[in-house]
Amino acid sequence: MGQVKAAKTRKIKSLQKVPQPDSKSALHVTDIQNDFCPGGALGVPGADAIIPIVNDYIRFFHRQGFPVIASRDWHPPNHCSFKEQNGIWPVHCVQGSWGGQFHPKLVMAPGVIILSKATDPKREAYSAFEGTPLDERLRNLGTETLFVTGLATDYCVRNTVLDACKLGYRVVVLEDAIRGLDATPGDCERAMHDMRAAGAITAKARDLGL
Ligand code: VGL
Ligand code: ZN
Repeated sequence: MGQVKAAKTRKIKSLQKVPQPDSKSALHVTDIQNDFCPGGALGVPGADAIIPIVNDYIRFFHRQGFPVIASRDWHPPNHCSFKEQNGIWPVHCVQGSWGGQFHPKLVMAPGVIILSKATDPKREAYSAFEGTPLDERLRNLGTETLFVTGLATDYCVRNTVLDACKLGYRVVVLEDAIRGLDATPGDCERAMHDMRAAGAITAKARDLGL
């Protein structure tokens, strides 16, 4: 890239304003469950490190009266994504199991809306919009901007963000509050690229004044 073009790109980046949470915003916390954390069946490396940051975001939204929604991967014991059903994953996030519970260090503010996904044994659903009333709930709340945190960057975060973009939400991916599996190295980087290409903005705590 030429020097002039590089300078222009920098300028555009620095001018791209990060939307600040307001009454038309909601925070989404994606699948921070025991099985997706180290020690769980499908542990995401470093997942526990994001939990205090996610807690900061939850507190920040809750204090201002803005909605917080937490999704959970909530599979029946015979879910099609499990290896024993010819799927690709070890058994994880089975309904009612320890692995399916939210991580004990995740501090849910009162009033957090909890949505379960991928509950149909025959269907995989990475996006928190798929087969759930998430879109309807957000529309009823008057949400225009969705801030996204959680696990895993390259699966449920990615698919949730892409669906939110398609559905017309403004989406802010809080990159200090997500982690991915990166089973194939580069998966997380590609997911970040796909989310930005779909129109999502990426931001960190300091961009929101946290
Ligand atoms: C997820 C793999 C399998 C996720 C769910 O929440 O990202 N990943 N099921
Ligand atoms: Zn799953």
